[in-house]
Amino acid sequence: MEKKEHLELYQQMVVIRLVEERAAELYQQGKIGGFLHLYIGQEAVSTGLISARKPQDRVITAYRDHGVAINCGLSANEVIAELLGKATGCSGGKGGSMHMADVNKNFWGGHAIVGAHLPLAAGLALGDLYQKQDGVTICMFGDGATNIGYFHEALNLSKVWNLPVLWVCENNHYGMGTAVDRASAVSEISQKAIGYGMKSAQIDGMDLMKVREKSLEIIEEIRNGSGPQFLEIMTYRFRGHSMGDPERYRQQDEVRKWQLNDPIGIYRQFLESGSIASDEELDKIDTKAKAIVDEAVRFAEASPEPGPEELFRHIYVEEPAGE
Ligand SMILES: Cc1ncc(C[n+]2csc(CCOP(=O)(O)OP(=O)(O)O)c2C)c(N)n1
Ligand SMILES: [Mg+2]
Repeated sequence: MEKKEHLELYQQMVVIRLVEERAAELYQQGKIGGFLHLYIGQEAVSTGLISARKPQDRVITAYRDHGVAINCGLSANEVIAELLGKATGCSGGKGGSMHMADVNKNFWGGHAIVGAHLPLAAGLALGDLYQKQDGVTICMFGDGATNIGYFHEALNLSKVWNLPVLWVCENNHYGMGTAVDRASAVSEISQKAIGYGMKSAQIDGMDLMKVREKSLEIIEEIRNGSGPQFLEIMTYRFRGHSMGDPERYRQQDEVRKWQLNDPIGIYRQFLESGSIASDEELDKIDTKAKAIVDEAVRFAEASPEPGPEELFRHIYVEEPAGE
């Protein structure tokens, strides 16, 4: 990997962290409606994973989607504007936190119903297979989603039809307030793939390079016709499930222990110890990332809200004019 690319990935993680911190503040100021699920602690998962995709590879995820959007190439401006419900947001201000999307960047959302996007991922992959395209669909979901019926239906059909899809479970150890082993009959989630005859692996999600290396390998195998595969990425959310979570289901000692394994710190250490980048270079990126996010907040606050006519758009597919 070129140095430039390493620095770009570092910057993406820092931008995500700062976007999330600012989002928490904006939420507390009452400027963000609905729910807000932060990605803090999980940045290396999507940054490593999405760095391994090619432009033809589709990405689809659940509601913890701001970081994924940024990794897919959406700007901090569009993401924060969407959080504030502004017309300049990536979904025109009508999607909000849980419905970021930009199909031009092959980012298919942002889905609020747990597990509901897994059949959509199977459909996207079926479309590519049918049209003989070589894209791989990367479908990300939480540990909790693996207890939902949709998960089982989608994995089953993906294997029956040998679809080019990578199922990625971000195991952050908890659903909304329930530890994995209290909700899932099999607490080693990667084992669920065995029931569908699928190759699976479990990897460390706090280390960007580990995520990237395994993702590169598996995505190419799928592109070359292996059929669907399953990747369980072990991670941890440093904040509550959503804003206002009293976090009675875990000890703060456990949170602090995981925070010692901060994915940004681990990657920074990797870059410095391998003499890929110096402390000063990385500090400069931190400063640049802060300026990007400050500007994004300013841009979003100054942007207009969607007009009332927007209420009636994007409900049904609109036919192009003249047809
Ligand atoms: C079908 C459905 N049931 C319940 C909910 C409420 N809910 C939102 S998030 C969540 C927990 C999901 O946990 P997980 O899949 O592990 O994702 P994480 O939040 O940890 O990223 C639940 C139960 C929902 N959105 N959809
Ligand atoms: Mg979870």
